[in-house]
Amino acid sequence: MLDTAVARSATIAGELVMHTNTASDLLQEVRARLRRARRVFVLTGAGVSAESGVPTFRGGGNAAVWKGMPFSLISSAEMLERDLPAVWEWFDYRRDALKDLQPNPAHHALAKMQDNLDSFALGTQNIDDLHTRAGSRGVLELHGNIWRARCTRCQARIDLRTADEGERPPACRTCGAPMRPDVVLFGEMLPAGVFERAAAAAMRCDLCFVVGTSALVYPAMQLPEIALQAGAYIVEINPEQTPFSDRCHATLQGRAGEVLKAVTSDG
Ligand code: BJW
Repeated sequence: MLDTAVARSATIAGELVMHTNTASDLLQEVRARLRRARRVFVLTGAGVSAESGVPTFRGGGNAAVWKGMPFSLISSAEMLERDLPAVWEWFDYRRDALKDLQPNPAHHALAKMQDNLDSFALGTQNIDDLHTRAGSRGVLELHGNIWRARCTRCQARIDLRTADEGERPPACRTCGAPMRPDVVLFGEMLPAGVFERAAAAAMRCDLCFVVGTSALVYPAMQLPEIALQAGAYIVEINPEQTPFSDRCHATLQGRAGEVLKAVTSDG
Protein backbone atom coordinates (compact mmCIF):
# COMPACT_ATOMS: atom_id res chain seq x y z
CA MET A 1 0.00 0.00 0.00
CA LEU A 2 1.06 3.55 -0.61
CA ASP A 3 1.07 6.14 2.15
CA THR A 4 -2.15 7.79 3.25
CA ALA A 5 -1.25 11.18 1.80
CA VAL A 6 -1.75 9.69 -1.64
CA ALA A 7 -4.07 11.73 -3.78
CA ARG A 8 -4.82 10.05 -7.05
CA SER A 9 -7.13 9.60 -9.97
CA ALA A 10 -8.31 13.17 -10.01
CA THR A 11 -9.37 13.91 -13.55
CA ILE A 12 -7.58 16.52 -15.56
CA ALA A 13 -10.20 16.68 -18.22
CA GLY A 14 -10.02 17.28 -21.97
CA GLU A 15 -8.49 20.71 -22.42
CA LEU A 16 -6.99 20.69 -18.98
CA VAL A 17 -9.77 22.71 -17.46
CA MET A 18 -9.62 22.13 -13.73
CA HIS A 19 -13.07 20.90 -12.89
CA THR A 20 -12.30 20.04 -9.33
CA ASN A 21 -10.07 21.40 -6.61
CA THR A 22 -8.73 17.90 -6.24
CA ALA A 23 -7.36 17.81 -9.80
CA SER A 24 -5.86 21.25 -9.36
CA ASP A 25 -4.39 20.33 -5.95
CA LEU A 26 -2.88 17.19 -7.38
CA LEU A 27 -1.31 19.09 -10.26
CA GLN A 28 0.12 21.62 -7.79
CA GLU A 29 1.49 18.78 -5.69
CA VAL A 30 3.22 17.25 -8.71
CA ARG A 31 4.62 20.65 -9.75
CA ALA A 32 5.97 21.19 -6.23
CA ARG A 33 7.54 17.72 -6.27
CA LEU A 34 9.18 18.54 -9.60
CA ARG A 35 10.58 21.83 -8.25
CA ARG A 36 12.10 19.97 -5.28
CA ALA A 37 13.23 16.90 -7.22
CA ARG A 38 16.92 16.12 -7.37
CA ARG A 39 16.78 13.16 -9.75
CA VAL A 40 13.98 12.47 -12.19
CA PHE A 41 13.36 9.37 -14.26
CA VAL A 42 10.72 9.26 -17.01
CA LEU A 43 9.37 6.21 -18.82
CA THR A 44 7.37 6.92 -21.96
CA GLY A 45 5.30 4.82 -24.31
CA ALA A 46 3.27 5.16 -27.48
CA GLY A 47 0.76 7.57 -25.89
CA VAL A 48 3.43 10.29 -25.83
CA SER A 49 3.58 10.23 -29.61
CA ALA A 50 -0.19 9.87 -30.10
CA GLU A 51 -0.65 13.64 -30.30
CA SER A 52 1.93 13.70 -33.12
CA GLY A 53 -0.29 11.29 -35.06
CA VAL A 54 1.54 8.03 -34.30
CA PRO A 55 -0.97 5.23 -33.67
CA THR A 56 -0.71 3.39 -30.35
CA PHE A 57 -0.46 -0.41 -30.29
CA ARG A 58 -3.36 -1.19 -28.01
CA GLY A 59 -5.73 1.73 -28.51
CA GLY A 60 -9.34 1.39 -27.38
CA GLY A 61 -8.85 -2.22 -26.35
CA ASN A 62 -7.87 -3.28 -29.88
CA ALA A 63 -4.40 -4.42 -30.85
CA ALA A 64 -2.88 -2.98 -34.05
CA VAL A 65 -3.24 -5.23 -37.09
CA TRP A 66 -1.37 -5.00 -40.42
CA LYS A 67 -2.34 -7.06 -43.48
CA GLY A 68 -4.39 -9.32 -41.21
CA MET A 69 -1.49 -9.93 -38.81
CA PRO A 70 -1.54 -8.72 -35.21
CA PHE A 71 1.50 -6.55 -34.46
CA SER A 72 2.52 -9.10 -31.82
CA LEU A 73 3.22 -11.47 -34.74
CA ILE A 74 4.63 -9.13 -37.41
CA SER A 75 6.83 -7.44 -34.74
CA SER A 76 8.21 -10.72 -33.43
CA ALA A 77 11.48 -12.62 -33.50
CA GLU A 78 9.53 -15.55 -34.92
CA MET A 79 8.45 -13.49 -37.97
CA LEU A 80 11.98 -12.21 -38.49
CA GLU A 81 13.16 -15.82 -38.79
CA ARG A 82 10.27 -16.82 -40.99
CA ASP A 83 9.89 -13.84 -43.34
CA LEU A 84 12.45 -11.02 -43.13
CA PRO A 85 11.09 -9.26 -46.28
CA ALA A 86 7.62 -9.04 -44.65
CA VAL A 87 9.17 -7.50 -41.54
CA TRP A 88 10.95 -4.94 -43.74
CA GLU A 89 7.69 -4.17 -45.51
CA TRP A 90 5.96 -3.55 -42.17
CA PHE A 91 8.69 -1.21 -40.92
CA ASP A 92 8.95 0.58 -44.30
CA TYR A 93 5.21 1.22 -44.02
CA ARG A 94 5.69 2.55 -40.47
CA ARG A 95 8.64 4.77 -41.50
CA ASP A 96 6.63 6.17 -44.37
CA ALA A 97 3.78 7.03 -41.99
CA LEU A 98 6.24 8.68 -39.57
CA LYS A 99 8.35 10.68 -41.95
CA ASP A 100 6.37 13.93 -41.87
CA LEU A 101 5.29 13.79 -38.22
CA GLN A 102 6.66 16.26 -35.69
CA PRO A 103 7.34 16.18 -31.95
CA ASN A 104 4.36 17.43 -29.93
CA PRO A 105 4.07 19.44 -26.69
CA ALA A 106 4.68 16.29 -24.59
CA HIS A 107 8.09 15.71 -26.22
CA HIS A 108 8.94 19.41 -25.87
CA ALA A 109 7.85 19.54 -22.21
CA LEU A 110 10.13 16.58 -21.38
CA ALA A 111 13.05 18.24 -23.16
CA LYS A 112 12.38 21.37 -21.10
CA MET A 113 12.17 19.31 -17.91
CA GLN A 114 15.65 17.93 -18.66
CA ASP A 115 17.00 21.46 -19.23
CA ASN A 116 15.97 22.41 -15.70
CA LEU A 117 17.44 19.42 -13.86
CA ASP A 118 20.96 18.28 -13.02
CA SER A 119 19.97 14.63 -13.00
CA PHE A 120 17.40 13.44 -15.51
CA ALA A 121 16.98 10.23 -17.47
CA LEU A 122 14.38 9.40 -20.09
CA GLY A 123 13.70 5.80 -21.05
CA THR A 124 11.36 5.35 -23.97
CA GLN A 125 9.69 2.34 -25.47
CA ASN A 126 9.09 4.37 -28.62
CA ILE A 127 11.18 3.79 -31.71
CA ASP A 128 10.13 6.97 -33.54
CA ASP A 129 13.02 9.26 -32.47
CA LEU A 130 10.61 12.09 -31.61
CA HIS A 131 12.09 12.69 -28.12
CA THR A 132 15.54 13.28 -29.59
CA ARG A 133 14.10 15.46 -32.32
CA ALA A 134 12.39 17.57 -29.61
CA GLY A 135 15.77 18.16 -27.92
CA SER A 136 15.96 15.41 -25.26
CA ARG A 137 19.54 14.26 -24.76
CA GLY A 138 20.83 10.76 -24.02
CA VAL A 139 17.44 9.11 -24.58
CA LEU A 140 17.51 5.46 -23.50
CA GLU A 141 15.80 3.74 -26.44
CA LEU A 142 14.63 0.53 -24.82
CA HIS A 143 13.07 -0.86 -28.01
CA GLY A 144 15.55 0.51 -30.56
CA ASN A 145 15.07 3.03 -33.35
CA ILE A 146 13.06 2.61 -36.53
CA TRP A 147 15.46 4.85 -38.48
CA ARG A 148 18.35 2.40 -38.07
CA ALA A 149 19.10 -1.03 -39.53
CA ARG A 150 21.61 -3.50 -38.20
CA CYS A 151 23.40 -6.48 -39.67
CA THR A 152 22.04 -9.89 -38.69
CA ARG A 153 25.61 -11.24 -38.59
CA CYS A 154 28.16 -8.58 -37.59
CA GLN A 155 25.83 -6.04 -35.91
CA ALA A 156 27.07 -3.14 -38.11
CA ARG A 157 24.47 -0.37 -38.21
CA ILE A 158 23.30 2.11 -40.84
CA ASP A 159 21.15 5.22 -40.63
CA LEU A 160 18.19 4.67 -42.94
CA ARG A 161 17.65 8.42 -43.28
CA THR A 162 20.98 8.87 -45.02
CA ALA A 163 22.21 5.45 -46.15
CA ASP A 164 19.13 3.64 -47.47
CA GLU A 165 19.67 2.53 -51.05
CA GLY A 166 16.27 0.86 -51.25
CA GLU A 167 17.53 -2.74 -51.36
CA ARG A 168 15.35 -5.08 -49.23
CA PRO A 169 16.73 -6.49 -47.11
CA PRO A 170 19.79 -4.26 -47.36
CA ALA A 171 23.10 -6.13 -47.60
CA CYS A 172 25.58 -5.20 -44.89
CA ARG A 173 28.43 -3.13 -46.33
CA THR A 174 30.86 -4.72 -43.91
CA CYS A 175 30.11 -8.43 -44.25
CA GLY A 176 27.38 -8.75 -46.89
CA ALA A 177 24.80 -10.44 -44.62
CA PRO A 178 21.17 -9.24 -44.67
CA MET A 179 20.31 -6.34 -42.41
CA ARG A 180 17.21 -6.01 -40.23
CA PRO A 181 15.37 -3.09 -38.60
CA ASP A 182 17.23 -2.09 -35.40
CA VAL A 183 14.19 -2.49 -33.17
CA VAL A 184 13.41 -4.91 -30.35
CA LEU A 185 10.83 -7.45 -31.42
CA PHE A 186 8.77 -9.67 -29.14
CA GLY A 187 10.93 -12.50 -27.86
CA GLU A 188 14.18 -10.51 -28.25
CA MET A 189 16.49 -9.13 -25.62
CA LEU A 190 16.78 -5.37 -25.19
CA PRO A 191 20.00 -3.71 -26.46
CA ALA A 192 22.94 -4.49 -24.18
CA GLY A 193 23.26 -2.03 -21.32
CA VAL A 194 20.25 0.15 -22.14
CA PHE A 195 17.81 -1.46 -19.72
CA GLU A 196 20.53 -1.56 -17.08
CA ARG A 197 21.16 2.20 -17.42
CA ALA A 198 17.43 2.89 -17.23
CA ALA A 199 17.10 0.63 -14.19
CA ALA A 200 20.00 2.43 -12.47
CA ALA A 201 18.31 5.79 -13.12
CA ALA A 202 14.98 4.42 -11.84
CA MET A 203 16.69 3.13 -8.72
CA ARG A 204 18.30 6.52 -7.95
CA CYS A 205 15.43 8.86 -8.79
CA ASP A 206 13.22 10.63 -6.28
CA LEU A 207 10.50 11.44 -8.83
CA CYS A 208 9.35 9.16 -11.63
CA PHE A 209 6.89 9.93 -14.42
CA VAL A 210 5.22 7.10 -16.33
CA VAL A 211 3.70 8.63 -19.43
CA GLY A 212 1.52 7.19 -22.17
CA THR A 213 2.24 3.52 -21.69
CA SER A 214 -0.13 0.65 -21.08
CA ALA A 215 2.58 -0.75 -18.74
CA LEU A 216 2.06 -4.23 -20.16
CA VAL A 217 5.34 -5.02 -21.85
CA TYR A 218 8.19 -6.70 -20.04
CA PRO A 219 10.86 -5.67 -19.06
CA ALA A 220 10.10 -1.92 -19.52
CA MET A 221 7.15 -2.20 -17.15
CA GLN A 222 9.58 -3.11 -14.37
CA LEU A 223 11.22 0.33 -14.42
CA PRO A 224 8.55 2.31 -12.54
CA GLU A 225 8.24 -0.59 -10.11
CA ILE A 226 11.99 -0.34 -9.47
CA ALA A 227 11.60 3.41 -8.81
CA LEU A 228 8.65 2.76 -6.51
CA GLN A 229 10.51 0.11 -4.52
CA ALA A 230 13.46 2.50 -4.17
CA GLY A 231 11.19 5.12 -2.57
CA ALA A 232 10.45 7.50 -5.46
CA TYR A 233 7.19 9.42 -5.84
CA ILE A 234 5.46 7.99 -8.93
CA VAL A 235 3.27 10.04 -11.27
CA GLU A 236 1.35 8.42 -14.09
CA ILE A 237 0.08 10.52 -16.99
CA ASN A 238 -2.45 8.71 -19.16
CA PRO A 239 -6.07 9.28 -20.19
CA GLU A 240 -6.81 5.67 -19.23
CA GLN A 241 -6.25 3.52 -16.18
CA THR A 242 -3.44 0.96 -16.52
CA PRO A 243 -2.45 -2.10 -14.49
CA PHE A 244 0.14 0.18 -12.84
CA SER A 245 -2.26 3.02 -11.92
CA ASP A 246 -3.00 1.66 -8.49
CA ARG A 247 0.72 1.58 -7.68
CA CYS A 248 1.20 5.30 -8.43
CA HIS A 249 1.14 8.14 -5.93
CA ALA A 250 -0.54 10.44 -8.45
CA THR A 251 -2.46 9.67 -11.61
CA LEU A 252 -2.97 12.70 -13.83
CA GLN A 253 -5.64 11.54 -16.22
CA GLY A 254 -5.29 13.38 -19.49
CA ARG A 255 -3.37 13.70 -22.72
CA ALA A 256 0.38 13.77 -22.28
CA GLY A 257 0.91 17.04 -24.17
CA GLU A 258 -1.59 18.99 -22.14
CA VAL A 259 -0.71 17.52 -18.77
CA LEU A 260 3.08 17.73 -19.19
CA LYS A 261 2.79 21.30 -20.39
CA ALA A 262 0.88 22.13 -17.21
CA VAL A 263 3.34 20.20 -15.03
CA THR A 264 6.38 21.98 -16.50
CA SER A 265 4.92 25.47 -17.02
CA ASP A 266 6.57 28.31 -15.11
CA GLY A 267 3.34 29.94 -13.98
C1 BJW B 1 -2.02 8.33 -24.10
C2 BJW B 1 -2.47 9.18 -25.05
C3 BJW B 1 -2.13 10.52 -24.90
C4 BJW B 1 -3.14 7.26 -25.61
N1 BJW B 1 -1.41 10.90 -23.85
N2 BJW B 1 -1.31 8.73 -23.07
C5 BJW B 1 4.28 -13.28 -20.44
C6 BJW B 1 4.56 -12.61 -19.26
C7 BJW B 1 5.58 -11.67 -19.18
C8 BJW B 1 6.35 -11.39 -20.29
C9 BJW B 1 6.07 -12.06 -21.45
C10 BJW B 1 5.07 -12.99 -21.53
N3 BJW B 1 5.04 -13.47 -22.80
C11 BJW B 1 5.99 -12.84 -23.51
C12 BJW B 1 6.64 -11.98 -22.69
C13 BJW B 1 7.73 -11.08 -23.03
C14 BJW B 1 7.29 -9.92 -23.89
C15 BJW B 1 6.11 -9.22 -23.21
O1 BJW B 1 6.26 -8.39 -22.37
N4 BJW B 1 4.89 -9.55 -23.61
C16 BJW B 1 3.70 -8.99 -22.95
C17 BJW B 1 2.88 -8.18 -23.96
C18 BJW B 1 2.95 -10.15 -22.37
N5 BJW B 1 8.42 -9.06 -23.91
C19 BJW B 1 9.43 -9.24 -24.76
O2 BJW B 1 9.43 -10.13 -25.60
C20 BJW B 1 10.61 -8.31 -24.59
N6 BJW B 1 11.79 -9.02 -24.49
C21 BJW B 1 12.02 -9.83 -23.49
O3 BJW B 1 11.21 -10.04 -22.61
O4 BJW B 1 13.28 -10.40 -23.52
C22 BJW B 1 13.52 -11.47 -22.63
C23 BJW B 1 13.14 -12.72 -23.35
C24 BJW B 1 13.81 -13.05 -24.49
C25 BJW B 1 13.49 -14.22 -25.15
C26 BJW B 1 12.46 -15.01 -24.68
C27 BJW B 1 11.76 -14.63 -23.56
C28 BJW B 1 12.10 -13.46 -22.89
C29 BJW B 1 10.76 -7.42 -25.80
C30 BJW B 1 9.57 -6.53 -25.95
C31 BJW B 1 9.71 -5.67 -27.17
C32 BJW B 1 8.38 -5.03 -27.50
N7 BJW B 1 8.47 -4.38 -28.69
C33 BJW B 1 7.32 -3.66 -29.16
C34 BJW B 1 7.36 -3.65 -30.68
C35 BJW B 1 8.58 -2.82 -31.14
C36 BJW B 1 8.69 -2.78 -32.57
C37 BJW B 1 7.48 -2.11 -33.18
O5 BJW B 1 7.27 -0.92 -32.96
O6 BJW B 1 6.76 -2.80 -33.90
O7 BJW B 1 7.34 -2.36 -28.61
S1 BJW B 1 5.75 -4.27 -28.59
C38 BJW B 1 4.98 -2.71 -28.43
O8 BJW B 1 4.57 -2.56 -27.05
C39 BJW B 1 6.07 -1.70 -28.70
C40 BJW B 1 5.89 -0.76 -27.55
O9 BJW B 1 7.10 -0.08 -27.30
C41 BJW B 1 5.46 -1.65 -26.44
C42 BJW B 1 4.79 -0.92 -25.30
O10 BJW B 1 3.58 -0.38 -25.71
P1 BJW B 1 3.14 1.04 -25.14
O11 BJW B 1 4.16 2.04 -25.51
O12 BJW B 1 2.79 0.92 -23.73
O13 BJW B 1 1.89 1.35 -26.07
P2 BJW B 1 0.37 0.84 -25.92
O14 BJW B 1 -0.29 1.03 -27.23
O15 BJW B 1 0.28 -0.48 -25.29
O16 BJW B 1 -0.28 1.87 -24.88
C43 BJW B 1 -0.44 3.23 -25.18
C44 BJW B 1 -0.89 3.94 -23.94
O17 BJW B 1 -0.97 5.33 -24.22
C45 BJW B 1 -2.29 3.53 -23.44
O18 BJW B 1 -2.24 3.31 -22.04
C46 BJW B 1 -3.16 4.75 -23.75
O19 BJW B 1 -4.21 4.94 -22.80
C47 BJW B 1 -2.15 5.84 -23.67
N8 BJW B 1 -2.48 7.04 -24.44
N9 BJW B 1 -3.21 8.44 -25.98
C48 BJW B 1 -1.03 9.94 -22.94
N10 BJW B 1 -2.56 11.45 -25.79
